[in-house]
Amino acid sequence: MATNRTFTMLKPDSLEKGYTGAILEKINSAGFRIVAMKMTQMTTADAKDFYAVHKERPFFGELVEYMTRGPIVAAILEKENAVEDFRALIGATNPDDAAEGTIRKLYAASMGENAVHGSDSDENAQIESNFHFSGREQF
Ligand code: 3AN
Repeated sequence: MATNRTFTMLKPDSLEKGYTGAILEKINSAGFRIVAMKMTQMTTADAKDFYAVHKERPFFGELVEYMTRGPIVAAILEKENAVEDFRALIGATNPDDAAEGTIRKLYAASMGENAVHGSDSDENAQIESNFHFSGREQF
């Protein structure tokens, strides 16, 4: 059964370009409630761990470098059908393929620097939320 929570990160490029407020506004307007949120910077070990599923991929080194080069905003979001609806709101991994009006279409530069993360399953939403937030930080 689908849970009502997902996990997101506004990636370093979003913060560098000053898109934080605009992206959070899109998230709120789409009906997501922010359950927990923090600005933080991932270490190399954090990024390697978070993206371990991609460790054999040719872009892994680039991905780790990108995700650690500056602060991110990590958040837990709540809405009915959260995982699926949030993936629809952010759009395809490659912004060139992302639908009009999606966050990646509006704010992402490329496949490698694609502005936001959204969990791809309920199970990963839970794992990723726990990665960034302790139980005490979640409401
Ligand atoms: P999504 O973020 O849409 O779930 P994933 O999980 O396939 O996409 O990829 C995780 C991250 O890895 C992407 N957000 C992107 O930053 C990076 N990435 C994925 N595919 C590529 C690629 N072909 N070249 C460079 N970076 C990539």
